[in-house]
Amino acid sequence: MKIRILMPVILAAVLNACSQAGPPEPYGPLPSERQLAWHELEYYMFVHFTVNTFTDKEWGYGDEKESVFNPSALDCRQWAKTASEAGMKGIIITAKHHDGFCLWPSALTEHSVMNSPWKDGKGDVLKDLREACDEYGLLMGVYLSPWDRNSAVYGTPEYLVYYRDQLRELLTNYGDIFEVWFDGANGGDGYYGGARETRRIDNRTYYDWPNTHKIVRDLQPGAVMFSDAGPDVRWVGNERGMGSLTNWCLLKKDEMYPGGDFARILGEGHEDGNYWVPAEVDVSIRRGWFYHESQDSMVRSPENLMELYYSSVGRNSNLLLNVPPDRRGLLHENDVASLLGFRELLAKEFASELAAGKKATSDVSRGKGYKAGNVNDGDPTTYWATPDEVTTGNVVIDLGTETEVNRILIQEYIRLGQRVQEFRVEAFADGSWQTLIDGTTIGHKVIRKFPVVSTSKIRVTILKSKATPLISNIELYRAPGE
Ligand code: FUL
Repeated sequence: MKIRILMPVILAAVLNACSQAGPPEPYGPLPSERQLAWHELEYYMFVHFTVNTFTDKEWGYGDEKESVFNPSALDCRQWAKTASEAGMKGIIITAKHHDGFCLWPSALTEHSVMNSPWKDGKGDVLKDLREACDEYGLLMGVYLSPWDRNSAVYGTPEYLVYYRDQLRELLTNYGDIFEVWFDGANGGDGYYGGARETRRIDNRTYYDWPNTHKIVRDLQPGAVMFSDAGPDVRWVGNERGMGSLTNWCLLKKDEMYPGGDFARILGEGHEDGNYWVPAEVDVSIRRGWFYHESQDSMVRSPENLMELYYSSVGRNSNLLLNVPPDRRGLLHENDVASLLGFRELLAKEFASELAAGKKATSDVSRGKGYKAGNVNDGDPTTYWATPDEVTTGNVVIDLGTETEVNRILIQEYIRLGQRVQEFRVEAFADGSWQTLIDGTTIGHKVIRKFPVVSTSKIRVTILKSKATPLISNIELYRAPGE
């Protein structure tokens, strides 16, 4: 009799528990599969190489003779080997910069490697790079400058046909492209087939971007497209390597356009954005984007690159680090030494992870399948989650014994949206919880430094979140130094 009365109660409790254990609903704009794959890349190489390398300029005017392009020992394998040894996942090359010179033998212009002395005009840098990337297991991307100071028809509708046909060549003949880079710069004046004048275009309308984007989707469905305003990846708003501490992968991209004045917004993104458009930090290992001998002694040090890593990858952004080949067509020894030195530093910085497998508990959980232990199980597909109506909560990682810690890495399960607005990291030390970090957004990944603390427990509290927080990963490190 008693059991019969209790049955409905037990049943209700069981049903309740089951419904609680269901997967959380997606929240807000979501990343596409191609964007999710891009987030995983984190660090890759930018290669600025063209006639400028030989004329010592940053922006070629467009009247450079093809004959100036004459690398004495061009070797894309050296670039790829270096990128791979440096821990990078791909290479994006300036197939055409603002000067209009094409690094591949385009059928659409005379202004290319075809008319240069390099390999008697039979060379193709894009083809060489493709082979080198394949050999070293790297992805390949292309930068095709919309601004073309060489083209006589730049500024007219005819130029768009040319630009799009060039894009088609690049996206058809060189295998899989992981990222297409649409630069926003336009300085107005140029050679323009001999006119030598200033041509102004309306950045908002001239390029008719939606129809160019369709070509990329059609020919390279796996490629993400970068520009100031996406559609897939956005500029971070500066070229100093500084990601924003608050960094939403979201943007109201319809309100923006490439070349517009949106630098500040691009850093933080829009908290209430309606598209997933994460930030990429593009920065050069030297002062210039192109090689200049005068900058050989001004290459960023491994320590400086480490700072860049924290201010990009550590702030929910990808790092696109430019390493310009020299006049030989090789990455300079100083640049290579810095890149490899940085790789070594990185290995030491994150040598031993302290949280894996340690006991993790939470003050609130969604139930089975969403327990605190998911944050340090090494599985990126599992996550700690709270019940739907709960948007705060904490996870405590019990290190067992007093342990020195000075770095934390946290990841959200972004497949279901970016949610966290505020978080805090504390250490249990000297009998109380001490705040190490007050943070805002998390997203794909944040890595934060704090002074060495000796502690037995680390607590991560989600103080504010748009919806139930989903934390997939927490890692702790004791990096060398303070
Ligand atoms: C800018 C260009 O003007 C620079 O030359 C460089 O290519 C940089 C990555 O983007 O807009």
